[in-house]
Amino acid sequence: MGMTMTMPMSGMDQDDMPMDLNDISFDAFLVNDRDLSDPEVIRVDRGAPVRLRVINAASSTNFWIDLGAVRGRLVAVDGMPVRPIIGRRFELTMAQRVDIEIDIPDAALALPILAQREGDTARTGLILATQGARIDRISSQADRTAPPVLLDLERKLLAETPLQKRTVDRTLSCDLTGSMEPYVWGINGKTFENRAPLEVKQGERVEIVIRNRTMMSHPMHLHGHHFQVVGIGPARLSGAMRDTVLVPAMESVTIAFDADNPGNWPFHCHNLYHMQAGMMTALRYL
Ligand SMILES: [Cu+2]
Repeated sequence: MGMTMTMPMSGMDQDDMPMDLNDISFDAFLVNDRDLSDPEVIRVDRGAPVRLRVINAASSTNFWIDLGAVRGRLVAVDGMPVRPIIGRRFELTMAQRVDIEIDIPDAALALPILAQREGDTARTGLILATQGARIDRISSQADRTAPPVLLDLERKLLAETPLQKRTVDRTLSCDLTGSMEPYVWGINGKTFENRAPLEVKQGERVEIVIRNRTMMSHPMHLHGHHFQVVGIGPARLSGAMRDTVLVPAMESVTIAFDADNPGNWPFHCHNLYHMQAGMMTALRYL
């Protein structure tokens, strides 16, 4: 896949705050190595349930997953069960995974499963098809630009098995810092080379307040743990257990986890260009 650096496209979030989307341009978006000029067609049985696991393996792109004519049940995020949410469109940030159950209708049908880039018309996908379905060509450009991926879905998610209730032993602060010009990103004002590791002790309940001080969103990924999303801005919630959470421009997200897996764990933005440009630190305990 070829790519070039571009100035990002500007979008507006719900508060009409300008924000930067898509700082890298790509010439194609692929699902299982194919684009919509020759998409994968997966044969499915009429009337049978299907479970789709969608993995956002893109280096630098947030997508809207679009089920088209059918509704699906979102049952897990990042491999962890959530209370089911029914819908046709689900946002998916870099490195996140969603499990979606679909009841295939008892008919001859082609069901495109599409992924459209935020702030763009570019899309990719594959096709589920029952016996006898006619499969039409689908354009790799949607009619309408997709909105930015924000936290609307995150706010609705409830962990099926949340963290046990207990007091928080340690609260850490992670400010996401940096800019497009110069293209340098960091955590608490430091790039990875100059990092100040996050220090915790084994057995602690830890919360990390992640505040995005930049005009781009950052999908933050912690190795070695699943965390629970327990705060969005000032609001507390019993959100999803997961390992990657989007922190949109100028917003904050609080995550909680139990320090039960000692090591020297990367904590980084999963936009790989941001990570490479410094937005990574370590969570360390022995
Ligand atoms: Cu980032």
